[in-house]
Amino acid sequence: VSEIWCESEKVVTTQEIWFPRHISDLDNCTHIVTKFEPELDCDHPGFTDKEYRQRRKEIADIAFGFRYGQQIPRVTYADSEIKAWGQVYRAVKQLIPKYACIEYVQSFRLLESDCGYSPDAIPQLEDVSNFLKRHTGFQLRPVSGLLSARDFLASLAFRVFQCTQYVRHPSKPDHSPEPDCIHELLGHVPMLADPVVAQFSQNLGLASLGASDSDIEKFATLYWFTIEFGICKQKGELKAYGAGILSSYGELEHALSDKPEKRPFDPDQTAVQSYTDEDLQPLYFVAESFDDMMKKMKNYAEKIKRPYEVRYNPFTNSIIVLNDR
Ligand code: HBI
Ligand code: FE
Repeated sequence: VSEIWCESEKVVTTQEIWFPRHISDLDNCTHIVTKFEPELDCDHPGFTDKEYRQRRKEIADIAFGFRYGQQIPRVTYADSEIKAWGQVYRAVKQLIPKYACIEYVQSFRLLESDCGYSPDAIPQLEDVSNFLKRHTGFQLRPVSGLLSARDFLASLAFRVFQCTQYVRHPSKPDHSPEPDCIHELLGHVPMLADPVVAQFSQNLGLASLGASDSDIEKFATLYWFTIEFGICKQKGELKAYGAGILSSYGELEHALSDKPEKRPFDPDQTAVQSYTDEDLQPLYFVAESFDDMMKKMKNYAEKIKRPYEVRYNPFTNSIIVLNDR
């Protein structure tokens, strides 16, 4: 409970929702949603594969033990894991020139030349994190599975991307019901290496801090239809910028074909659109341009009621709260 001065100079008390104030507070933002874990989801391709579940747990334990400031431990990936990575990598790389937005194309090139991206080895999170720090100030921290939307969005406010480290089940290389490192490294990382996308992601994170549950749900939906499955126009053509599209060769061909429905991106409508986490999305929202999407999101976020404003102090990696509304 906090005290906030309102215009009549009376003290009002509000029930404040806790949120991280310093980047190290993200050690407390690790609430996992268990719905897609292989032990619990009978549709997960690893459900009946004891060895796979053991391996996934071994890697997830790295994330459980991780604390802010530590180096991310390296994983020695098995041949079967590298094979799945290589298969997705080669297939996606072939489709990039035709379907990916220019930001992705440029970052991907840089990741190959400066960060050791190749189909023959799964990049280590520590190396990728250091690469991102140099380019956009983003960094990775390992996470053990699907994180709650509130914790996931809050970390973006600090330019921290919570990143899984385990690999999907080898029987289904083009699809994983839960986020895995192939999705993060091929879908999200190239986009986070772009300064404009990095700023956009941080803004979304800042807007989510202390928001009500219903607003968090709306931000999560907006995240879904932009950062995960966004399409935008570039030079008169439709290009993918969403990580869920860019990390799946099946989704890339599907999303940019005329099979799925496409609607113009409009935050008020997009925020309340229902969606499923199935294989291929039946609906995508198309932005006029990256800039246009960001402007609309900014206007949307400014309408959300919060009794304070937040700013980011990049020198101390902490949130400044202004109680001036
Ligand atoms: N957790 N580990 C992880 N990776 C994601 O990409 C992710 C998440 N939790 C929620 C989420 N993405 C989004 O779909 C929104 O709910 C914010
Ligand atoms: Fe994702």
